[in-house]
Amino acid sequence: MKRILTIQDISCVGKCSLTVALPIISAMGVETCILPTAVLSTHTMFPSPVCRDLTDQIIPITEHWKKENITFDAVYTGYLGSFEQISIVSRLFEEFKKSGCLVIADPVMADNGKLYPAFDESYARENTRLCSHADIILPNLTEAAFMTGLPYKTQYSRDYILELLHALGRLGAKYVLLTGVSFSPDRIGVMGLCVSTGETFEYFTRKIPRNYHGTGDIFSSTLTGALMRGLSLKQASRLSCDYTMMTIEQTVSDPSSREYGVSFEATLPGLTRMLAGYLPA
Ligand code: PXL
Repeated sequence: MKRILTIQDISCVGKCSLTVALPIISAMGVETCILPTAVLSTHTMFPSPVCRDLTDQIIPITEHWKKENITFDAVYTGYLGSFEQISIVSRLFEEFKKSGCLVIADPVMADNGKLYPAFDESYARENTRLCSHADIILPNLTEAAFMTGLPYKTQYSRDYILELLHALGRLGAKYVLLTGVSFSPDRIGVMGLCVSTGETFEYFTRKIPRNYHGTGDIFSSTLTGALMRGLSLKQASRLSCDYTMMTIEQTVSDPSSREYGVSFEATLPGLTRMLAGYLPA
């Protein structure tokens, strides 16, 4: 069984970051080790969450793992809380890569044209630097605009997306997967770039005109699990789009769903069934 490490916060209530990554990646049959960077009472879309920063634990925890010869097949990062965390995690990326670990970075910091409440433009620059050390980066359109300095647009052409992809490709990662791409009102999906060959690919699925928090974390967690189960990046992108969409549909149709996150718990059995369809019999 593959073993991954995911580095992000625990939002105790909120259905995002570690409380999404741990169940999803585990359900996909991948051992999921965690490095919590902070404990928050809720995600930052609630007013005034309380937060305990765990930056000072990151190095002691990873040093202990080194002593125990614990290595990972992949490391996946999401929401990080501070400049200092970003610089520690950048150094960790370099160390992990030496042991052949795949580095997947989701530069969680913004959506719908705006940075999340805890962040400013200098944080966005640091997060961009972190992504230059990754193998695969997973920005949404807003994050991509902050990372490249290109304008954020809600109406755009294919050329704009290609421009974003190539600008992101110049930052240093091997693969770029841009999420939340939509060229028509009823379709949404991803466009990807393999930086070394210049090859692009895309996958679109149904678009539900509802915005939920944590769907980026659902997508990135599923992608990490899928890659670890041996799917190609294109297959993993497809599965992750389909699962995210299925979960949004489930949430819309569930009268008891919470407004602060999606009902992924109800769709986990569907995810394992979809994954099985990609695996050799
Ligand atoms: O879903 C991303 C995320 C993760 N963690 C925290 C957040 C957010 C988005 O706002 O606030 C604490």
